[in-house]
Amino acid sequence: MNHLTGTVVRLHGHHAWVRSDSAEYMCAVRGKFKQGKRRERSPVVVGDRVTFTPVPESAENEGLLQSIEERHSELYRAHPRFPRQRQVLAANIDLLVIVAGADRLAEQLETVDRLLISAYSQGLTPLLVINKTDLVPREQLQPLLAEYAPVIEIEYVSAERGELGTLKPRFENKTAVFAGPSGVGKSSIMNALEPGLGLRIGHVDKEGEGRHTTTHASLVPMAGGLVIDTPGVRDFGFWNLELHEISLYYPDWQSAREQCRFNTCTHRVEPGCGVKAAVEAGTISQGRYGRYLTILRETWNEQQRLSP
Ligand SMILES: Nc1nc2c(ncn2[C@@H]2O[C@H](COP(=O)(O)OP(=O)(O)OP(=O)(O)O)[C@@H](O)[C@H]2O)c(=O)[nH]1
Ligand SMILES: [Mg+2]
Ligand SMILES: [Zn+2]
Repeated sequence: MNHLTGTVVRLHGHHAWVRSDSAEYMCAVRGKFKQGKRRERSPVVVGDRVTFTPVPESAENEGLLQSIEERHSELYRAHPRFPRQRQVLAANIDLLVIVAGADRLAEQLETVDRLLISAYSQGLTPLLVINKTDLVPREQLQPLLAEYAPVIEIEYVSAERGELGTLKPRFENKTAVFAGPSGVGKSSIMNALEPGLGLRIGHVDKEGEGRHTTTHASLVPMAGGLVIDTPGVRDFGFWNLELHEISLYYPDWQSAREQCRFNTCTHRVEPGCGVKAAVEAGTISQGRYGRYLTILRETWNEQQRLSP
């Protein structure tokens, strides 16, 4: 049989759209690759490298999925409706671009923290992009973001004004994924970086909430690389992460953590906690620690709900 290889650029129903050289094939996803089985609800995801057989004499370019190559990286979370299951959002990515909006930054920092924990626990390189800097001047954002300087690189942009900082060269020869709350301008930034991309842009309501305009992940060529646009995330739950492991993915806390009496310390009520001491001494910020406690509590609640 005549096999071809390509990259999954989009999924819909029982089909995966696969880009091979310049042509796109609509490949049927059958049998063992179908959704809804076992632990994994998304056996084939955007970014996967696959082999497929073209259907001879099909009017459109049609194919049948044959195999999925081993992934070198994944972005995943607990499935929002089936939290015991892992939901892979994108495969084979080099860079996780976490986008937040300057106008709603304070309330979005918990999502930023969750995505950062996911990046570090899943071995992905994160980049934080603050969009809509036309609405709030950068100086006003600094106090909120000072605590992130040692953790992650930050780009300040305005898709609206076409002010994209030093974002563009970062994508060359890379595969990146954009993630963040709905309405922060993920698709807008991609359109600004690659004129002609034509991704659909939504509105924000009067509370400033996005409308989940992007409904499915899709991979497109952008700025000399490939990038996966994803729908806005409301909740980004961890999959298979113990409570005491969460803080392992706060790289800025490492030296404080080494002072904890217990190596499974969750830095909440345990005696001899180096992290709490650092918060009291002011070397770990109240804000980041407070959000950590919220994330810890929410993860605990989720685990209680799942335990038999
Ligand atoms: N003021 C301002 N508005 C922006 C900027 N970038 C995007 N917007 C607006 O924000 C709204 C949402 O933009 P989208 O690009 O659809 O946001 P998204 O993050 O892709 O949202 P989802 O697809 O729902 O996850 C639109 O009304 C945009 O015009 C910006 O830099 N400044
Ligand atoms: Mg979008
Ligand atoms: Zn501790």
